[in-house]
Amino acid sequence: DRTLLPYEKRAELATNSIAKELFNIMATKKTNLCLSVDLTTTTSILDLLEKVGEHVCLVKTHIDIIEDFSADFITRLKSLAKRFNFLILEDRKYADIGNTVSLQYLKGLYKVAEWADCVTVHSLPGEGILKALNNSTNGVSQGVFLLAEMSSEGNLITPDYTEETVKMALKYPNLMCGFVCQNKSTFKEPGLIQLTPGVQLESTKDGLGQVYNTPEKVMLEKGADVVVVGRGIVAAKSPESQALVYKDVLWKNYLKRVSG
Ligand code: 5IU
Repeated sequence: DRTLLPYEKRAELATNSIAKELFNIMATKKTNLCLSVDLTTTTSILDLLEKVGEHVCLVKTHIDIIEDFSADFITRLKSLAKRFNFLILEDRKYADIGNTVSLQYLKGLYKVAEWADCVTVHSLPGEGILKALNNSTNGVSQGVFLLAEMSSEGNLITPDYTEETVKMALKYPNLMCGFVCQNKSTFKEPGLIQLTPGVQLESTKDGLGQVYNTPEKVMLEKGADVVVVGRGIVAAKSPESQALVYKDVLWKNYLKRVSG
């Protein structure tokens, strides 16, 4: 059972360098909280990260929702990541043929490959998408979280699709950070990371199909390693104190889990 091993042990088993680094950051900072900064201005994102950077291991971006994107934003984001020791995940959910994804990753306004430590990717188009990303590294370490399951109700992912997704991922151990998924049984490899979104302290749903589980449930029953929280923190009265609440409850349940 991979979920009973402490993160520092799992770091030793990771085959991707970003996964290894993320496991080590979690162990060092004692946090497995990933903040999803779904905000649309650069200042609101940077101000928020100044306040909560110390509480998170990973920051998840949707770079294409930002209204005033600039290269300077990336410089500032990277400097916060260095100062607070967190990694950056661009939640781009690539889903096209390999050649197009390679262009989307390397080119355009955002040049994701130049700053994101890791990205999210759909398995839907087939293995070519992973081959493309594998060949687009320019020697820089990078990682992929493959979508094996989604949190939204009525999503079209079947158990068979999930299983085939895991098989596909296992062919690219150097590239693979882990899976975006909802269940412990989805994969076994202790060197891979389960990234789980759809988490709030109380609300069970939003009005658009998002389904929430509690921190306790995702940690103790559902096998989450890194837990993604967006509006639970971002929309709180005090995001700073709420980030601390999430960090503490997640870590408490992690300790419970690894102490058997
Ligand atoms: N996200 C999900 N569910 C998924 C996947 C990604 O919610 O299955 I894959 C993203 C969407 C959003 C964040 O950026 O995670 C969750 O935000 P809230 O905590 O505000 O619902």
